[in-house]
Amino acid sequence: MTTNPALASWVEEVAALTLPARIHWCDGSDLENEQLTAEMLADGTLLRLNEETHPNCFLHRSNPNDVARVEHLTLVCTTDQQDAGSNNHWMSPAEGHQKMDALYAGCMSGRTMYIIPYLMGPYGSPYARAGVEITDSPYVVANMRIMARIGSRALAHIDAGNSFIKGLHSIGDLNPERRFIMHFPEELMIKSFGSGYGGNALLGKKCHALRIASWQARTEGWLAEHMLILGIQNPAGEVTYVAAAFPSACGKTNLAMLVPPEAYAGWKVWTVGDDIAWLHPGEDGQLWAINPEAGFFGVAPGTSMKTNPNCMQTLGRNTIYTNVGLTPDGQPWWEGIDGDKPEGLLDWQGRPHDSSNGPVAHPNARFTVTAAQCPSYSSEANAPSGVPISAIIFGGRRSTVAPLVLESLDWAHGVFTGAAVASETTAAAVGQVGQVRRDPMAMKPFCGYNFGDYWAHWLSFSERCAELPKIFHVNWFRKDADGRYMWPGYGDNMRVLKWITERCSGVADAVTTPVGLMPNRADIDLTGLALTEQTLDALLAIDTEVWSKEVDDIHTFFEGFGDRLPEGLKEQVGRLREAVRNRA
Ligand code: SAT
Ligand code: MN
Repeated sequence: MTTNPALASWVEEVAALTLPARIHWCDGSDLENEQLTAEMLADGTLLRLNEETHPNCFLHRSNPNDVARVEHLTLVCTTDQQDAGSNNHWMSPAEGHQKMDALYAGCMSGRTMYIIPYLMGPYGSPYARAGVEITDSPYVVANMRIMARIGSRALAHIDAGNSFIKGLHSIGDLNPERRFIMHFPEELMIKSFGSGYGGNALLGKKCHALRIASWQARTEGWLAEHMLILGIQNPAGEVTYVAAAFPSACGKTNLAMLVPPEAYAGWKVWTVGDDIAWLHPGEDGQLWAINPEAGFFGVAPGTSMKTNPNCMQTLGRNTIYTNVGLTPDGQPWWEGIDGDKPEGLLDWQGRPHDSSNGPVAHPNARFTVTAAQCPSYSSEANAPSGVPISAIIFGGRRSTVAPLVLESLDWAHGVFTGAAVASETTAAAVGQVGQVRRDPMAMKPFCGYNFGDYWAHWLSFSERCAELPKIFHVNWFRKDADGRYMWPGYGDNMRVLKWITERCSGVADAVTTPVGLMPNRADIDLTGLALTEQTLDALLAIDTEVWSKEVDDIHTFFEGFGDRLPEGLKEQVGRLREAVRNRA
């Protein structure tokens, strides 16, 4: 129960609409979690995994039609359609509410309505924000318990009179025809119906911490971004903090937990977050970042001791796995995991594996695990003021065009570089995989307002911070003429991170190119890596013909934002076009 009148009346209203059989206020305790888990084991929502190899771990198989975010069914409802922008699907708030409330009518009858008070951000942080998710899914409660700080302490924060985001969620009948994720930023409200999948249902994550928070951040002078946060420690023990934005399923979790190659003795990476960063101008003129989340909701396929040893050590206890395969002795299994493929696997739908039915694990199979279990979890991850950011990295998955790394010339050029990010689509969202699309700042699916206004807000930071981070762009995914990745990636990305930190401290060299500052061949330390000079040259190559098409493409994309496109970005298009032409 609550002493906050706004929360009490909203709960009453929702109960009157959804007609639940029972109402449960989540306190976040172990006892509560045990009871919920027992119920989910009893009704088959969860399967217990091998207790010896995977203590307190569970498998959830979702409805096969409900395995990823649904961008075409995700809407931003603002009074003026222009405020949502052409980057969002839009509906008027009145119509949105009407549509959703019709779906919610009586939808919880016979079910329990769970009320989850939660906090995004460390306890005691001035930047932490509260929310309350009302849901009829115990799986959502169990996942929110790992991903956010839920229960009594969050409720106390709300009861103390602090504002909170209202998020209403029902799995409904999981009918894709009756599935919508709607955002009402002007009312700080989220309504989600018909999906139990992570980004559609764990409302603290993308819906609150990105879509609604980005809207709030704009009005309040900060940034809510789709970024991992990591600390890079050099052999002298100095730590440089970096925030990096990549689209979903492009390796944010792997980069956040990177283990440097052997030749990099004395270097170490600390994990602060793997998906979302809230960035605030500090009194010292630097940009400070907190991770609003408390757990990782990462992609399982491809995760192994080779690609991400820290992650493998994080998993394996107290973990919820969703849509992975199952070995005969009750262990989770996915494509790319260590070891040989065992006989007798069940696939993610619980069927005996048959490759004509597709992969064992769904390509977007996920794990949910608390960040505290991560061996590289930073001691600063819960610091109330966050960590000071020296560099921002943007990146996409591009087999051509974008070089391994470049540094922007200044803040405005960096904002342009972020705004122009393009990436091949992945299984994290429903739709065709491998299509190149513009994904500015990796926020295409998550920016809660017009991209034109968003870029103007980004540009405005040159007046908000005296000591802005340097901005970089990386591409780990460039391919050769035979379609093979040219860069080894994973731990070897450290080689690029080292150059980045050394650019920040002023010790590394760079050359000016039409697209930005780039390392000389000798500036990337390849010790211990069998990579030919020709390959490195190819990774750093700028093809002016390709880039002149790229500029046209960026220009066309920007034009779609009409008069909301800031002058500052138009100037950048002109500058790049000129620079590429002069080089050609
Ligand atoms: O949207 S989720 O949070 O489920 C995962 C992602 O796409 O980044
Ligand atoms: Mn993400």
